[in-house]
Amino acid sequence: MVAQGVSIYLQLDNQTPLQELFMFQNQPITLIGSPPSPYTRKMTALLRYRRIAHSTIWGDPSAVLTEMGIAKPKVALLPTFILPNEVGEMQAICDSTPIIRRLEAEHKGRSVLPDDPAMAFIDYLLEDFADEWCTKYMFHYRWHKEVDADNAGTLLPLFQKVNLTEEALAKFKPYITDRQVGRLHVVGSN
Ligand SMILES: N[C@@H](CCC(=O)N[C@@H](CS)C(=O)NCC(=O)O)C(=O)O
Repeated sequence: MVAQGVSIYLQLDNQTPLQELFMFQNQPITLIGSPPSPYTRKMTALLRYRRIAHSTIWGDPSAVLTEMGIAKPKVALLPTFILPNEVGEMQAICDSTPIIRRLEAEHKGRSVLPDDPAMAFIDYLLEDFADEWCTKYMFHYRWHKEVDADNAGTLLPLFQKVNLTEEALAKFKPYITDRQVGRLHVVGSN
């Protein structure tokens, strides 16, 4: 059976209780993510490659978890996964690297981790390098040049809600652009 990914676009003003949506999906793994988030892309690519059934809620993890009545992780990052804990209760967890290892243990086939311990170490090193450093190049090329920052500043709010009003976009665009451009020096873009 080929598992399929399902996307749910979160409407912030939607009256449908998210807990209901969540219960309907039954088996697939739920994650909360955002299209421009590199870690979300990493994990959706992994789930697609491994053919693990999943359902992505595109939205803000804190808002979605509050709506679902699930406790937030200490730091609610993108993506946030909702997986059962040891006693079967749904729990929100973050951090792609250990989640990949957990999924290896729980889902057979199309493994992404080498069996050979030496190769597995190199794989781990490359993953860690990509996680820690490639995101810095991405951030630099997205926000350093004015023309790119202008493009990203328009797209990011629309990825949260594609039918934002012109008025709302005019408010969120400078907010998100200033926030991200203001972080360039923190990620080492200079
Ligand atoms: N170590 C985490 C990192 C996740 C992460 O940093 N995600 C970014 C977005 S791609 C985030 O949520 N940043 C918080 C923010 O932008 O406020 C992982 O591997 O999943």
